[in-house]
Amino acid sequence: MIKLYTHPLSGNAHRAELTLRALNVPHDLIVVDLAGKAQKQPDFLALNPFGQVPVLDDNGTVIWDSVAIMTYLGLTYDDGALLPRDPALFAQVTAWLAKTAGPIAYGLGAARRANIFRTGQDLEPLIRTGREFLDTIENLLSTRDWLVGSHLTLADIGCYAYIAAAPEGGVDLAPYPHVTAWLNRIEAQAWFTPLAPVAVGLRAAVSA
Ligand SMILES: N[C@@H](CCC(=O)N[C@@H](CS)C(=O)NCC(=O)O)C(=O)O
Repeated sequence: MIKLYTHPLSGNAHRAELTLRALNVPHDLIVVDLAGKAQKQPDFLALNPFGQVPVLDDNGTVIWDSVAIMTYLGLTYDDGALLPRDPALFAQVTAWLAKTAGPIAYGLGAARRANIFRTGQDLEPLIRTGREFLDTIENLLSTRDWLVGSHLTLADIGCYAYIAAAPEGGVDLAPYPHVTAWLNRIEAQAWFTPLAPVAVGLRAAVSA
């Protein structure tokens, strides 16, 4: 059985889990005690030298990093629907996956992380980066339903988590109706499962 080392608050791990679910690949989730630093212990560092989730163990084939996991799963278990084999479309999907480790991670993701873990980081530049990214995809999604091609791909799955959780980093999604409709289209998929919500940022304000 495939194992996915994960954590319920991790959007990076969430995109790996969504990929497994979208591909209908049976798997076990193994929650790593990040607060207890289990990810920095020798047994976990043997799986991922950077000591982070997610890590996939496909019967001895160990893959770390969410983008690598998604690509591996796509190439191994997908028929080309979620990870197109046409080189140009494949490249477009990987371009979006690269954004997950770029502006999504250091904008929306970092703002959410700062609120959840009260890191004391200045939120303003993180939120500005997040809004710039949202402005770009709001514009793109005004003329298309999905980030690449005419149907859902790993590009959409990859970008989902930290955009959906933007309010936890203090970024309101109300000015982004096309992004919100795109999130709703992903959430309507039969295999969808949400990232655990956290009552911080704008979600704290709503629930207070
Ligand atoms: N680029 C990596 C980032 C992984 C990452 O930042 N994982 C976080 C959880 S979201 C983690 O394990 N943090 C614990 C640590 O760094 O000690 C990926 O996409 O897999």
